[in-house]
Amino acid sequence: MSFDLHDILSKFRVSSTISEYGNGHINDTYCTENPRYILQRINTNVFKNHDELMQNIANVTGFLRKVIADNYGDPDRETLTIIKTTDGKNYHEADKNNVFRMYRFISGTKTVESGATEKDMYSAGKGFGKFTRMLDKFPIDTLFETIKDFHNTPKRVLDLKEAIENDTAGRRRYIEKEIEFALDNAAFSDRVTEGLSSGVIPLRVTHNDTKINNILFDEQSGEPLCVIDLDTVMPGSMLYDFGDALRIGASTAAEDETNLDRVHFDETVFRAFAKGYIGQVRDVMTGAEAELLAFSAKLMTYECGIRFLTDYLNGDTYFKIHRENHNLDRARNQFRLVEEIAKKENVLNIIVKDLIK
Ligand code: ADP
Ligand code: GN1
Ligand code: MG
Repeated sequence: MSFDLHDILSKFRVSSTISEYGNGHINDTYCTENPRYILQRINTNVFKNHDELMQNIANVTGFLRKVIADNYGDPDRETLTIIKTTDGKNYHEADKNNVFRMYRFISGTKTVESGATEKDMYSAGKGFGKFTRMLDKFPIDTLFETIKDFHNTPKRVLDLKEAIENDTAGRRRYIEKEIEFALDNAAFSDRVTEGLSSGVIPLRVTHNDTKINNILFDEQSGEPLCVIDLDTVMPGSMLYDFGDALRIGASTAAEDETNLDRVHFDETVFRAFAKGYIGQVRDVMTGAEAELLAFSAKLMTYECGIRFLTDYLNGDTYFKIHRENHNLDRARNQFRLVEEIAKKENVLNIIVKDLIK
């Protein structure tokens, strides 16, 4: 580390003890003690243009503040507030690899890291659905694409094929079975991107990383309070947000569980999330979107699985890993979940139809 955290804090006019916080795969998060703030070191390897990224966040949270205030909510707690630097900027760039931003700490909240219950997932559905609905009128063309082709699944398949071809880390020989699974299933990878290009599926402001731990819930009531981790807010499809949330949320095991007998897709939890989500977006959702809700869980799980497999082949250059073969374990886990979702797809479709009635 070539930075001093206390020096960084001073750029935001804050002086406090500080420690690491949270457990994301991408950024480094810290929390100050008194007064409390969230400080994050943006992963500049993943986010190539931090200036555009912070413009997106300022733009979206600015819009949300107005919508929240118009609905008699509390903008300071229901969306993120960027703390500016002493020179009035949205971030501090110590050097080109060490870029920091600060947020107001939203107290009295909790996150769900694992073992989400049906009730938690109903609340999460409400939270992410409300986020989609509140941004329905947002001027989409003012947003930058912070990671190009982030949820372009066919492009992710091409990236995997390239990684297989290059075999940079010499690991291809260990994973013939996983490669076969990935390529055999590639046929469904373009359903959402095709719909977006033909205009059948509307382009929306989407969060694109709707893990349940990216919502702060009110500690007392359990109600969803604030959607966080806005780095990947970009133009996209609501199906990305819906599907991605279920990938972890409706799985009976953690994303990196190695005992695959423990990995199942829980349709009751799926129903709870769908109920919360649909309840919020009912008036803005189109028929084409509704038809693909159940499918989107399979698509996003497949996409994440091939991203983990690609990173494994590339020598673990993207996702933080905490043990040997971590990305491979994650990929195997996601592929098992894809099989499980595929088996239940008809049931899931019936659940969605029933909720939409
Ligand atoms: P990552 O991209 O690494 O997942 P997040 O932005 O999701 O980082 O933040 C990591 C964790 O920090 C969250 O899961 C949450 O527990 C906590 N957190 C983030 N922002 C805030 C905030 N404004 N107030 C309170 N807690 C927060
Ligand atoms: C990353 O930052 P975090 O841990 O919330 C990743 C997501 C993946 C997820 C897999 C910018 O999310 O796309 O779905 O890991 N974020 C980015 O757990 O690539
Ligand atoms: Mg996060």
